[in-house]
Amino acid sequence: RLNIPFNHPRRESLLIREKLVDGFRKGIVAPEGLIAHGRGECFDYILGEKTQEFALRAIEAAAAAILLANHPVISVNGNVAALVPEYIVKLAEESGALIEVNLFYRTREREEAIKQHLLSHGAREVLGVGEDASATIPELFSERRRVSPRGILIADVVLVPLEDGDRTEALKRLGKFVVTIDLNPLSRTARTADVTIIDNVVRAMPLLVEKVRELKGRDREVLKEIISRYNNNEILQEALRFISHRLVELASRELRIRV
Ligand code: PTJ
Repeated sequence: RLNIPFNHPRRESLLIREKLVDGFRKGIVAPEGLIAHGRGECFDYILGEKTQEFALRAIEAAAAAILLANHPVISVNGNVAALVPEYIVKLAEESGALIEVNLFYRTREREEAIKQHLLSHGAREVLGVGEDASATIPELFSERRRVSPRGILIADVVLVPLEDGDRTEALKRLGKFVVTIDLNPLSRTARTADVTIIDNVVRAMPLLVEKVRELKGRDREVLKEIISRYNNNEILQEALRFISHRLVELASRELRIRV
């Protein structure tokens, strides 16, 4: 177990890594999930490791879409289960969304471990595990096509944090409204989804729960208005502009660290 000093400049980031490694040791995170996290970290570094304005706007639209949905579902993979189990449960409670395990690297053991992990964090029900994943999404050929007939199959809005591009496209073709959380504004998922929250899942999920709480009592017309004003292409463009401006600005500074 790593003992990270309190004043370590990269403490937060190292603690998040430890959560994932812990999840890997418990059989929740796939080995590939550790690599995927590294890619995310790189984008987070460039984004300044803060929730930016474009992410806040996407979070508002995501909250409105989830609240307007008739059958919202939160799709959970190994990384998300390891990083933010308590917020998955809170979001489900606040919004009435169902929780479904849906893995890219599907194994029965990992599905079960994730389900138990979520139940131990207070989830009432976890779909998509074992026999429950008895329906299939037509466009997909891998094991990911197996979904719960009570969950993703009949969902109108699906939250798919850290998703792979094929599945996002398949969900779109099925007519679902797709919300994602992805640090990479250039990923296929980020560019295919209806709402892309370009932020770290560890910062975005608590904010999404808070936003759902805030918007919950609002008139449906107000929520519809939020969605109709929202433009995901603009959000992706803003994220890329932010990254390029930030790099140009950093490139004009003294970068050497004197010790
Ligand atoms: O548990 P499984 O079997 O379902 O597998 C999960 C992973 C994440 C391994 C699987 O879905 C996968 O391979 O995903 P990709 O295609 O690597 O996509 C992951 C995306 O999430 C990339 O665009 C990363 O930049 C991004 N990402 C990684 N960590 C975070 C993140 N986005 C937000 N928050 C993070 N902490």
